[in-house]
Amino acid sequence: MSNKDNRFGLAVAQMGPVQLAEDRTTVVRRLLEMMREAAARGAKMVVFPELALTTFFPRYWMEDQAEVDARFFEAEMPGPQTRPLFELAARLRIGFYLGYGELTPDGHHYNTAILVDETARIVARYRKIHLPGHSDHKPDAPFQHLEKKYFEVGNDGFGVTDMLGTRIGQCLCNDRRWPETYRVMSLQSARIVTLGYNTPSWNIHWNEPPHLRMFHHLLSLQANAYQNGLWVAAAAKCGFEDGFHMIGGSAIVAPSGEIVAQAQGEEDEVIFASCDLQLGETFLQHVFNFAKHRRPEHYRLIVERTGAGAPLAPSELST
Ligand code: CDV
Repeated sequence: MSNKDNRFGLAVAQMGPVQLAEDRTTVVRRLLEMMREAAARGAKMVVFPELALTTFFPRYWMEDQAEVDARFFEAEMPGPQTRPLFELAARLRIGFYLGYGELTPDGHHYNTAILVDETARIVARYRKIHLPGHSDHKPDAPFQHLEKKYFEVGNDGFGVTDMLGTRIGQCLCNDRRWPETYRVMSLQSARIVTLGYNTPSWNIHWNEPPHLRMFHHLLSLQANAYQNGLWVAAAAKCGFEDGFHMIGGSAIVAPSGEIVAQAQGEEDEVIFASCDLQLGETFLQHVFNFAKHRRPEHYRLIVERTGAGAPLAPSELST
């Protein structure tokens, strides 16, 4: 089943915490070091986390938008502090995925990821669609999850891009929990789905035990890799950021649903897999032969309806 020509060297660069006080230059230096390691291990591309350049700032309620923009958003990509990433990528002939807060010239804010090819050209941009959390201040909560305050819902859909001899799709963090994310990309013949995440170990909305956070993270990657004949490369930012813990568990998952590489700790760590890009075909030509077996006429509710039809009884409702 395996063929050397179909091999794609894929690296995931997990990041340990980025503290609030840490500056971009220090963070970029960490990314450069991991890019070098990824290239030395034979990677054609390296996947960095969501909001890789800063701390996970949606945990903080902040009112001065000008300050938020200056500290946590990129008005240009590359900018002066991120340009070294592009220069090194071109020198090493390695592609990368990078998540960051995007401030557009006309003042829009997105939680964004880009794909950069081996010539350091930005070939795709993805703006996060499934934004979790809330937009209001919850002063009684131990921390906030204000993605709905700081970002607008992405307006570009789930694209797939020809790059490095294959087809690569992107999503961000919470998107990985939604089956639609992967199916839309698989229907565009994506071979690899890349994603970065920041997943707090505690949920402020309900009392979910931390071990379930890891279980659901891996379950989502594995189930969706298998059901869509895809490789999935997921990069965490993790550990304690100013006292707030986030899960690690960065992983590369094969179209069989098996984890082929997984980070061990909660620090900066590069994981690598030599991925057989034909492996997905095995599944897509048989059990998940979409053209033969899908029945979209019976899936209409998926695009017509957002929530379940029947309202929950008041006793079933939680915040
Ligand atoms: N940054 C994220 O999107 N985090 C979410 C929330 C729900 C914890 C996640 O899915 O991990």
